[in-house]
Amino acid sequence: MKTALITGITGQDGAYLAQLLLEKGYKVCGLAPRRSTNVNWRLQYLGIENEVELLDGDITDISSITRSINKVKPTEFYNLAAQSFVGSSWEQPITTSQVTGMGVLNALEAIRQNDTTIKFYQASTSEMFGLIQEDKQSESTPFYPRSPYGVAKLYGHWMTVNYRESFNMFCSSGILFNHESPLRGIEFVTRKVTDAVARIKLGKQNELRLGNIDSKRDWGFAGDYVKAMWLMLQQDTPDDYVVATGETTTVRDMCKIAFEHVGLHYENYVVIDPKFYRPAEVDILLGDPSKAKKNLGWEASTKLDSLIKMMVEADLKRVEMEQ
Ligand code: NDP
Ligand code: GDR
Repeated sequence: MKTALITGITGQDGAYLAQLLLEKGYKVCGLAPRRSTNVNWRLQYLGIENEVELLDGDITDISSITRSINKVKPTEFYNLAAQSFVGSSWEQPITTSQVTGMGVLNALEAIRQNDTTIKFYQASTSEMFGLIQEDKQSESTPFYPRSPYGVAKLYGHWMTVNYRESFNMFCSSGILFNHESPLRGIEFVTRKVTDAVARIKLGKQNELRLGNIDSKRDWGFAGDYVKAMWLMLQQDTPDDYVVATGETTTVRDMCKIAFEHVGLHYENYVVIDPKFYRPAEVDILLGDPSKAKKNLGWEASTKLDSLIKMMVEADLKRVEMEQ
C-alpha cells in the first residue's frame, strides 16, 4: 500500500487530493498545524475526516516534518501548505515568505536527510508569471512575480528544481493556474462572489464590494487539478508542468455568470471598493497546458460556466441551512 503525506491537507486542494488518493487505495496522512477553531470542515464536507491520519506539525518547523516522515514513512509527499491568499501577502510578507517559501526548503531538506526515495510534489503557481512576458504562459515563459506571495512561491519552485538537479531526488512542480470549488476559501474572488450571490438571492445581503474586476484569470475546477498532481508523481521522471484550462475570463464576466444563474444582474449589486485593489496586480493569466496533455494525458474537464453554477448552488444550500 502506498502512503501519502500531504501538507495543507485541511485546505481546498488538500481535501480533494486526500479524497482522490483514498479512492486509489492510499493510506493518507496530513501534516496540520494546531488551530483553535475547527479547520477540518472540508474533510467533513467530503466525508473523509475519519479516513485520514492527521499529524500535528507546521511547515515552518522542520523537526515536525522529520518526525512525521519517520512516523508514517510516506512514498509520496505533496507540499500544499502555504499562506495562499495573495492579498494578505502584502500585509504579512515575512510570514508568507517563511511559510510559502522557506517551508518548501524545510520539506525538501527533511526528505533529503531522511529518505531520498520519497517522491515530492510542490504546489507552484501561475502567480510566478505575474507581469506577463508572453500571451500564453507555458513551462518556458519567464517569471516576474508581482506579490510577496509570488516571490515566495518562486523561491520554492527553484528550490524544488535545484534539489532535483543537485541530489537526484524525484521532485516535480505543478505550475497550477487558479482553481476553484465549493471548498474554496471565502476570501478568494470566485467564492466571495458565489457566496454573495446566494446571500443576495435569499435576502441576506444587499451588495457585493469588489476591487479590480477587469483582471483576467484562467479558472478551472480543483477536483480536476488534484488529478494532475497525482499523475506527476506517477511518471518515470520528475518534471514541471503547467496545469490550466487554456481559457481566460474577466472577474466581471465571472460575476455575470454567477448573478445570471439566479436571475439577477451583477450591475445592480456590485460596488467597486478601492480597499480591494492590490498594490501590484496580475492583469491577465492564460495557461498553455499542452505539455500536461501530452505527457500526463491530463485535460481540464470542467468549464467555467458549470464551475460557477456548481459553486452558486452549493452556497445557496449552505445559506439556506444557516437560516
Ligand atoms: P488553501 O489556502 O485552501 O490551503 C492552504 C493550506 O495550508 C491550509 O490547510 C492551511 O492550514 C495550510 N497551512 C497554512 N500555514 C501552514 C503552516 N505554517 N504549516 C502547515 N500548513 C499550513 O490553499 P489551496 O488548497 O487553494 O492551495 C493549495 C496549494 O496550492 C497552496 O500552496 C497554494 O498556494 C497553491 N496554489 C493554489 C492555487 C489555487 O488556485 N487554489 C493555484 C496555484 C497554487 P490553515 O487553513 O489551518 O491555515
Ligand atoms: P489570485 O486569486 O490572486 O489570482 O490567487 P483571487 O481570487 O484572490 O483574485 C483573483 C483576481 O480577482 C481580483 N479581485 C478580487 N480578489 C479578491 N480576492 N477579492 C476581491 O474583492 C476582488 N476584487 C477583484 C484580484 O485583484 C485578482 O486579480 C489565487 C490563489 O489561490 C493563489 O494561492 C494561487 O497561487 C493563484 O490563485 C493562482
